[in-house]
Amino acid sequence: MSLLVALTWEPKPWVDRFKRLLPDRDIVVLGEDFDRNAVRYVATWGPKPGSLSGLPNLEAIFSLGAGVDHLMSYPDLPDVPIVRVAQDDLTYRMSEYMVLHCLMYLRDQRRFDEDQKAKRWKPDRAPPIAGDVRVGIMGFGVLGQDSARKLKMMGFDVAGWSRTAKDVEGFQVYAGEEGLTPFLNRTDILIALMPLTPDTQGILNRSLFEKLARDGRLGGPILINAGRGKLQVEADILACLDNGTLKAATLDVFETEPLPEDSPFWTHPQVTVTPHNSATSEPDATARYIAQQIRRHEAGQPFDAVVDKQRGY
Ligand code: NDP
Ligand code: OXD
Repeated sequence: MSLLVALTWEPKPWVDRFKRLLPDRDIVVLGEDFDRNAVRYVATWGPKPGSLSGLPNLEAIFSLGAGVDHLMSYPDLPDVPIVRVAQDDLTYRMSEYMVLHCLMYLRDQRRFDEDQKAKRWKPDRAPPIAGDVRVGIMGFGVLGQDSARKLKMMGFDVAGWSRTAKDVEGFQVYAGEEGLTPFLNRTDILIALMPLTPDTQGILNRSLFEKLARDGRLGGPILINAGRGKLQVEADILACLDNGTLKAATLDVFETEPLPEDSPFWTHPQVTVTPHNSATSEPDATARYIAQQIRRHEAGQPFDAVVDKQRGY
């Protein structure tokens, strides 16, 4: 019985961890010789076409990340459960990122960085406090809700938006098409934490940005996208930064990754770029999570965090 590691990056750190955590299994690697009949599980990120096919005894596919858009486009996806990462290590990293960036805008930190470079002493005499700032989180799932709780702890006025209506204690949650405009109208900092699906592709566009609140304390609406790059229309973000529809943006994900050297985002004074690492799948925690899921399954319990292939997330 074996676990196949099928990655687009160096597999060794993952193989070593799986061998340690699952000493009773064979850990095999895509690209090397292995018995396809023996493979019960695949741990993968961005599998190449053909790599998941011809595995007759496959029982589950583990995505090494929370998002599964890299799998949804796989041709002839095997008919087995897809299990994604939904665990505290990754979730808490994302919340750290959101708290960091919301506070950075609240406290106007980028201006103070510039002032320091210029040796300019220019305190702000009436800065807003977190309670003056309305954060709206698009995608109110595992990551969105944890970020919401931590931002609320800092005092921000937080609401969520999701595909389906839900009750989440302590938060107003808007839902669906009809909830979108009122949600945007009350939002100063827009956080995108949605999966990439046919419904969400290009959703972060000019007409959406134009609905954000214009009466907030930060001097204009701010976008933070750590969901997926293809949620955003990058030409619209640039145009909206230039005409004042957006005041600033923090982007962790991009239409093309790595971000091309000639992208204007690298040097745009109102943009903060991070290299798709707002919440990394740390190998120790992620391998432990997958090993635990395999043991649960073999003890007759259901997998956690199974993807709904119909919805695409
Ligand atoms: P979840 O599945 O737990 O949550 C997704 C949320 O998005 C849900 O609230 C869902 O609504 C909502 N959603 C999905 N489709 C729509 C839609 N069409 N309209 C409105 N809302 C929608 O996912 P996670 O929170 O775990 O992760 C979210 C995404 O974050 C991942 O898919 C991945 O792309 C990204 N990510 C990025 C990382 C990075 O490093 N940049 C790291 C990890 C994840 P509902 O609740 O109604 O189903
Ligand atoms: C993920 C990611 O989906 O790292 O986990 O983007």
